[in-house]
Amino acid sequence: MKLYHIHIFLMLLSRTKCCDAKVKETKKNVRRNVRRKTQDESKKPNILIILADDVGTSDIPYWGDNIVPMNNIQKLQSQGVTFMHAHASPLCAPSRYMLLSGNYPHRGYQKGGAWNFSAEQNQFIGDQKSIAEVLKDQFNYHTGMYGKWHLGGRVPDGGTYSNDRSRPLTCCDIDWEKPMEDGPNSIGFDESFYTMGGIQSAPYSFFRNEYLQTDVNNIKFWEEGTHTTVNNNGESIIGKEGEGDPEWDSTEYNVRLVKEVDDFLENHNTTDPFFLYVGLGQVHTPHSPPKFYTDGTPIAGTFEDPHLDLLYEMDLVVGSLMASVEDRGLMENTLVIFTSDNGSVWEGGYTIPMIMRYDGIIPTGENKTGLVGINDIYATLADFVGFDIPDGSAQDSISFADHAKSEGKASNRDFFGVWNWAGRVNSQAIRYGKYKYAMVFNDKNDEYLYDLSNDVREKRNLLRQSSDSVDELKIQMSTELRRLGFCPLDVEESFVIPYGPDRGKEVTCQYFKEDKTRCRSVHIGELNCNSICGRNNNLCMLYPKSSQCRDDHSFEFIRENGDTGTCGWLSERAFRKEKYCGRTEISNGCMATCKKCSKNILNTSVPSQPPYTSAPSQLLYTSVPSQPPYTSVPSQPPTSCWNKKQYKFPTHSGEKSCKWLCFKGKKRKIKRRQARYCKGDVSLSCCQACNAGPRCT
Ligand SMILES: *[C@@H]1O[C@H](CO)[C@@H](O)[C@H](O)[C@H]1NC(C)=O
Ligand SMILES: *[C@@H]1O[C@H](CO)[C@@H](O)[C@H](O)[C@H]1NC(C)=O
Ligand SMILES: *[C@@H]1O[C@H](CO)[C@@H](O)[C@H](O)[C@H]1NC(C)=O
Ligand SMILES: *[C@@H]1O[C@H](CO)[C@@H](O)[C@H](O)[C@H]1NC(C)=O
Ligand SMILES: CC(=O)N[C@H]1CO[C@H](CO)[C@@H](O)[C@@H]1O
Ligand SMILES: [Ca+2]
Repeated sequence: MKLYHIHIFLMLLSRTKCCDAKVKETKKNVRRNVRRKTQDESKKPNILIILADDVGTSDIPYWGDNIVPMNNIQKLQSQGVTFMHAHASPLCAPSRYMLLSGNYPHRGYQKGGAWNFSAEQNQFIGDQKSIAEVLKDQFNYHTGMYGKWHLGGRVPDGGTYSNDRSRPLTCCDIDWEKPMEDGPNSIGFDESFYTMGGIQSAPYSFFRNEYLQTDVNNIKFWEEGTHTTVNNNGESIIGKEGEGDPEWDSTEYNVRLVKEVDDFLENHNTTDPFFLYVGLGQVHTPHSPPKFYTDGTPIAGTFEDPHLDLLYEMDLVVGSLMASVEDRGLMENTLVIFTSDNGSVWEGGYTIPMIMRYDGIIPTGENKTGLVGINDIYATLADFVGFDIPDGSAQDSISFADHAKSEGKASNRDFFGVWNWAGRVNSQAIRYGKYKYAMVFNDKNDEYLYDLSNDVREKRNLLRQSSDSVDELKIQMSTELRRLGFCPLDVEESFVIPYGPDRGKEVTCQYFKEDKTRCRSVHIGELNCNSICGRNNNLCMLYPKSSQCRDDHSFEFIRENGDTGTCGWLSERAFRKEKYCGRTEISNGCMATCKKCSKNILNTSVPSQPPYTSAPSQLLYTSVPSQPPYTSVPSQPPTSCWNKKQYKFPTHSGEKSCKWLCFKGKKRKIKRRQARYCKGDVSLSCCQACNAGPRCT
């Protein structure tokens, strides 16, 4: 190990050629002339995907203030197109799954989280094939994966895994002479050199083609903190104590990947195209920039913050990776994507940098403003390469190839959903055009709607001012979010089986109910019939599941004006819900509309089966928070109605009396005001004002 290690470093030092960003100026000029060549059908493009870690848009020129010079990334921007509205999942591992699978995270084996070792399997289930596997199967691509994996896998030889996060190597009598199962090589990579979780967690060891690269007799327990390194090229940092290689050096993580990719290309002497997927360490914590880059450029301490130093190193790494391809004359037929993942459902958190270069096929130096997801890369590559998306794969991938290629071609994506996990989903959001709707799962399930075209900092929640158009938009977006999410309602209409023995047959969810094994082979079952085919249903408890949380469509109630109200009527307008859902019998009858269940569902002891299709019994609501606005609302409307004389209630502009709720003014405005405030205590204390409508007495 030691010899090998030193050898690598010497090679890194000696191979400055690969790392000089200024090379091949003339060649580039030649290439520029072949722009807009027609795509040669027989010649498949090479593909290089560089995925940075936790790099936000503000870290990158075009979006940010560009404190760190990024010549290579800027060059890439000028050589290709920059997607200004690209998104990923807020988390590392799910974003990686999205990229390679073309799916939203919850279609994988586990719906969210960070996936390290286990005695189980990686994220790919059933028929799902990674981009690498499809490229390999259909066009014999030579495929390589380097860097941060994070998609899980089974420890060798059916070993057990105790989940002891700091002692993953010695914990469980695992036979490390044997390969990992279900790592990158199992989803279509010919070659791999990876760490389970980047630089952030144990084991601090690389795996090559699934084999642990640390001698098992030599495993070291690394304490949290700063450590000197063999190469003395900076201080290695361990963020979380844990086992790993005795020569682990977090400062050299990225240049090792550069070296590996260069080796891959050196050995790539077939006429087959290649697919390279490189998961960089930058700029995830711990931040431990090396003193010098391989070409001698000083890095550590160049900027006032090691985070910025790492961004600088990242740019050099991008330059080196590009040069590795260019130096071999391969760039002309190579599609390059540079992108990242990031951290929350707020704008800074799931908007990612995304740059694509494909000489002669897509334009240079253009910005693209369409909505694209990291999961759309799959279908986009399918278009560029001409591969068929296999049945059951890439279910949430929408090609943006045309959007990338042609001016005036919009992206085809209308909605993009985001779910953030911290043990469970704690927030979710959806993009639609210039709008974003977000919901945070807390005792109030706070909701937000922003117009990002003029409020990218998300300061003005449009839901604060109820209006018909805003309400409608919210309903549309939240409904779509739920459809895309991890617990979609079962579709009620019939649909066509897209493949398999019953291909073409028109069925309803009953088809899956009759034989649940069909769920595994025909993935439309998961898409359309979650209550039957959904996995990890305990997680659905966080969110209403159709069988538990349903509007009772036979339920009717008497409205103020004496008309009959139904759940459908209620669901059409937010203010109607606000007005009526406070009445217990109504919130029970219209559970889904009144969202009673999204709170109740947090209690995992709630049975997951019917008979809750019709208005459920009181028992179910034990965990509904006993907090406002529903505590004091009586289950029947009060018989006599008056306004409390001195009653004042808080509004955003101070205290108001009952009269304010029905005082002069535009009818519509008064109605809105009432919809907003006539709840709980206010509706009781200002009963008359709340019930009289805009006319005041
Ligand atoms: C792309 O957008 C950035 C940031 O708004 C801007 O600085 C740059 O000039 C744009 N490029 C083009 C070609 O429009
Ligand atoms: C995987 O590692 C991350 C980072 O250390 C940790 O937060 C997570 O809990 C781990 N997951 C498992 C399943 O061990
Ligand atoms: C490619 O060429 C290198 C050097 O010429 C050689 O060592 C290697 O075995 C070749 N690889 C393949 C796959 O042919
Ligand atoms: C969940 O509900 C059950 C049954 O109503 C109750 O016994 C239990 O205490 C509740 N748990 C929580 C965490 O609220
Ligand atoms: C969790 C995470 O990675 N967050 C980062 C996302 O990107 C912005 C910069 O655009 C950083 O400030 C965040 O720390
Ligand atoms: Ca990340």
